[in-house]
Amino acid sequence: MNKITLLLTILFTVSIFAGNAESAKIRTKVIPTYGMHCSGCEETIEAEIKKIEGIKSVKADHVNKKVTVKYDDKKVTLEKVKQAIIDAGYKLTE
Ligand SMILES: [Cu+2]
Repeated sequence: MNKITLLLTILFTVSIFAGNAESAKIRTKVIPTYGMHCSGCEETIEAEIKKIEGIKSVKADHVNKKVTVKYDDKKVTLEKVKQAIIDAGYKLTE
């Protein structure tokens, strides 16, 4: 194996690892959320969270008192999502 081939092999391997690290940045979290009473509340929370850049999907569930969010962790933090829930008028603790 000559030096060029070796170098290309290394570059190729590194780019595959970098690609995997990229896709691993999408996270799914379930946030316990209190104060929702109906589907209207769910829609309010979902609409607020969808405004944030980096949100892939959001599902609020007033029956089970939780919000499930899928987000790009390079663009948005879980803290920001939680703050949006609070700003919408709901609580993270009972
Ligand atoms: Cu409601």
